Amino acid sequence: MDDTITIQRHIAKIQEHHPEASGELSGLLNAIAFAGKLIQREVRKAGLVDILGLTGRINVQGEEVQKLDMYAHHILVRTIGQSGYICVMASEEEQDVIHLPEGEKIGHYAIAFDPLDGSSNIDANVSIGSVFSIFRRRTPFGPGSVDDLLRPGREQVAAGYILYGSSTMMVFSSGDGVHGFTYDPSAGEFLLSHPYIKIPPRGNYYSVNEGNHATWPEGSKRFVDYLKESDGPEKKPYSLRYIGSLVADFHRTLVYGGVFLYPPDEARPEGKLRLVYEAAPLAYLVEQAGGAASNGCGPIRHIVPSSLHARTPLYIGSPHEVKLLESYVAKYEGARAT
Ligand code: P6P
Repeated sequence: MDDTITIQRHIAKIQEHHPEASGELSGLLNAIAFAGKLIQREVRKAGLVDILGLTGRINVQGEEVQKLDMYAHHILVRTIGQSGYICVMASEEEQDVIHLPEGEKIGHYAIAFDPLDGSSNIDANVSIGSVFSIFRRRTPFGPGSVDDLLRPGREQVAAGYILYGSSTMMVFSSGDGVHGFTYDPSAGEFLLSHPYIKIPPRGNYYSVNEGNHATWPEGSKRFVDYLKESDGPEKKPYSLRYIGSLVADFHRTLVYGGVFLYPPDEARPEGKLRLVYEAAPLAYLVEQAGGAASNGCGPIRHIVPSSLHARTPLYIGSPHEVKLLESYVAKYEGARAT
C-alpha cells in the first residue's frame, strides 16, 4: 500500500483519465471528503461526551449541541451547498429537496445523502456511516429540482460512503472501480488504503435481522433457511454477521463477500431501507466491485424512485448469493412488482 496517495491526489489522477472533465465532480468529491473529516471529529467526541457524562446539552460557547445526525446533515449541506458544483441536494433529514442559498454558484451535479445512517447505535459505540449518491443534473439550467434526483440508480455518476468505525474510511466510485481511503488523523488526510476493491464472487456470510423472519415473504424465508443448512459441498452453513448499521454491514459484505439483505416484512411491506440515498448508491458501488444488488425481482439500478424517501427491499453482495436469492423469490413468490 502506498500511503502517500491522498484522496485529493487520487481524484486528480482519475480526472486526468477524463480530459473532457471540467473538474466539478472532482471538486464535489473533495468537498465530501472534507465534510467527512469534520463529521468524524464530532463522532469521536460524541463517544467521549457519553463516557465523561457531561451534559452535552450546552457547550462552552453556549450553543445547543445538535444531535449528531443533524450535525452531520448541516456540515454536508454547508460544505456541499457552497462548493459551487451542485444545483440541488436531498438529505434523509429533510422532507423536500434543499435549494442553494441566494447568490450561491450553481453547478452541474445533483446529490442525495444520508448524513449519518445508524446514528441510534452511537451510544453503543457501533460503527455508523454517511452515504451519498451523485447525478449529473438533468434539468437544463438554473436551480435544480427533485427531477434531478428521482432517477434510476444506473444514471448515477458517482456514489460512496464514509464509515466511522475502528478507523474512518471513505469508499467511493466514479465509474473507474471502487477505492477505499483510510483517514490518518496525524496527517489530516484520507490515504489510499484499498485500491480497486472487488467483492468475492461468493462468500460465507449472510447479514440480516433474523428477528423479522416470521413475516418475511416465502422466498426470503426459504433462502435464509437454505443458507443455514449444512450440506458439505456448498460450504454451508453460512455464518451470520449483523451489526444493524447499514454502512458497516455493507462494508463487511463488500470486503469479505456473501450477502446483506433487508427483505420486506409485515410491518414494512415496501422494505425498510431508502432507495435514493441508501440502496441505489450502495448498488452502484457493489456493481462497480463486481457484485449485484436486487429488490428480489430485478436490479436496484433500474428502479425509478416514486419519491425522495421511497423504500425498497434490498438484497446486495456477491453475485452468487444475490442470483440464488432471486431464484428463490421467483420460485416461491412469483414476480413481485419491481
Ligand atoms: P433493524 C439503522 O437504523 C438502519 O437504518 C440501517 O442502518 C440498518 O441496516 C437498519 O436500519 C437496521 O434495521 O430493523 O435491523 O434494526
